[in-house]
Amino acid sequence: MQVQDINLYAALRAAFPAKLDAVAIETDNGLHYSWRDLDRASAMMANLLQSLDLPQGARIAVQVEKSVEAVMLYLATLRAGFVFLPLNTAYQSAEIEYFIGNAEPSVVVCSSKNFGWVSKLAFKAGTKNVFTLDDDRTGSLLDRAAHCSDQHKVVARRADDLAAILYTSGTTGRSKGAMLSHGNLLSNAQVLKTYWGWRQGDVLIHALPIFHVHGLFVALHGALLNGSKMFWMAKFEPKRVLEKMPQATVFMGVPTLYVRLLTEPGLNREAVRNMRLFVAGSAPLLIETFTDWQQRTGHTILERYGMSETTMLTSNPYEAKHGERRGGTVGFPLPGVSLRVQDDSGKNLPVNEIGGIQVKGPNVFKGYWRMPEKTREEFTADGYFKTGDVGKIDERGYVAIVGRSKDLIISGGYNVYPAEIEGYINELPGVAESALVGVPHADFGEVGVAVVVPKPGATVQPDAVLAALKAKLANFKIPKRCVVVAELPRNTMGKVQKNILRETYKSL
Ligand code: MCA
Ligand code: AMP
Repeated sequence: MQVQDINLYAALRAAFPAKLDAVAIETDNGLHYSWRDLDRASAMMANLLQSLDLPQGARIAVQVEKSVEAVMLYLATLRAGFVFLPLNTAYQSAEIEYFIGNAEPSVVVCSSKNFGWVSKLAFKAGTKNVFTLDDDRTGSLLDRAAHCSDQHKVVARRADDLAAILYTSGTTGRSKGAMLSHGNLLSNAQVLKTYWGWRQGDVLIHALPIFHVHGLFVALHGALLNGSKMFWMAKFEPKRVLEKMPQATVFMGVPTLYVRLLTEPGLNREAVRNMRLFVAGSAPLLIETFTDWQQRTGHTILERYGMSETTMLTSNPYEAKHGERRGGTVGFPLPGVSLRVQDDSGKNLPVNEIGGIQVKGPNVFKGYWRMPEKTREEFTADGYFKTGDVGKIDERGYVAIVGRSKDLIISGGYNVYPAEIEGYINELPGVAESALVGVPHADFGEVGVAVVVPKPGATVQPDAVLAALKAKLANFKIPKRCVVVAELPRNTMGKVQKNILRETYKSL
């Protein structure tokens, strides 16, 4: 896979349709943005960024509600040669303080409702420029960019130059910034364009957040690199998605989106008659969801596997001639991706043997931002990245993920790191220790249950624990249940046996 030395924006721009006045994005409140709008607005914002006299490789941290203007800011960051750092809108001050301290962005863009506390944190950390951007086309970023020229020459970038940093927490609980280059992102987008059969006339329904890989790269780059129109949904609403399906061809979602669409009576063969492709990923797609979808719509969901550190790694085949799409598997390694399964001693395992999944390819990231040690630990001597996922390759070459060696809960597609939550619980008064375990949940796939041990003589109120966490952390991270116990089950090495806790509380 030859990776070109080109700015990712230049490659995306080259794929825009000749008719620049055609509609590129239609929002769910009826706004139409043309391809020319995307190019002009991103040029103006790029000129604004370049007028700020920022250092080479400056980070642009963005925590704003989903909007087309946020996409324009992403494209502006790329074309101006800076590094885009998207942050989950649910993050609160404790999280944002960490990200700003770790990434030291030159620019922070936040929603106006958060400007008070975000700007204080940013200025304290040395950021000199804080702008606001809201999802109603207002904010100081737009006011300032309005005075900039709409002519902009895309800054040259080599394949290895940084394009984005995406934070993904490790089992240690502290988030790590995955450094993704122009080449990582473009090579993956090009592979997926071919592999998933993107074609003239495709229309994407985009209902995912754009602060993670699935929505920001896999879905958005898919449409842009094909010059395809998008139906743009600020939030996932099953009924709205169904309304748009007859005029669309591609939909991508985490399993929870499919579970919720299946609860809609309006989901039937009629509704999906125009659709060509349903993609699922970010979390395990249950077999019942896979088969229910097939029976209800006649479509076979295409499941794929990726990571923030690697974007997409494997995919079930799109073309029948390459094989069937098999539920419970994540398909084959994508062209250019080498994938192997090893045991703990570093030995390659034969087919159907379960071990650690390791990958190599032009899509695999450079490393973690300012964490050379951690980065070294996660790569093997021969350059394979250790995903932390546990799986196998079957006799037909299909990869299946059977678990994770990293302590991680994926809830509605969002990653929740027990180590991070346990850290906050353990700081609460009266708490001796705690363990957060994932239990099955019909809607979110799995959710967290906090098991808390009070200090001798102290009493701990479960509701107080949850309320304390809610005040500090993103809402999706809050355990759905909290139980207080006298002690945690431990093995002979003193390690908490989370599997026992999962078994004990799975009915919760
Ligand atoms: C919302 N809530 C959740 C979640 N989302 N609780 C647990 N897990 C969640 N994921 C809670 C909120 O705290 C709130 O509780 C209540 O549910 C309703 O909040 P709301 O925001 O209205 O929820 P929602 O609109 O129903 O959101 C569910 C959702 C959303 C649409 C499934 O979670 C979502 O868009 N997930 C997609 C995440 C994603 O893009 N993942 C890709 C990662 P309360 O009222 O108590 O506050 S990229 C990746 O994983 C790799 C690289 C890959 O392969 O793609
Ligand atoms: P993130 O940390 O946000 O990059 O999420 C990446 C993790 O999501 C992977 O390491 C897997 O554990 C999980 N993941 C992504 N896609 C799938 C999938 N199709 N099935 C199961 N797990 C998945």
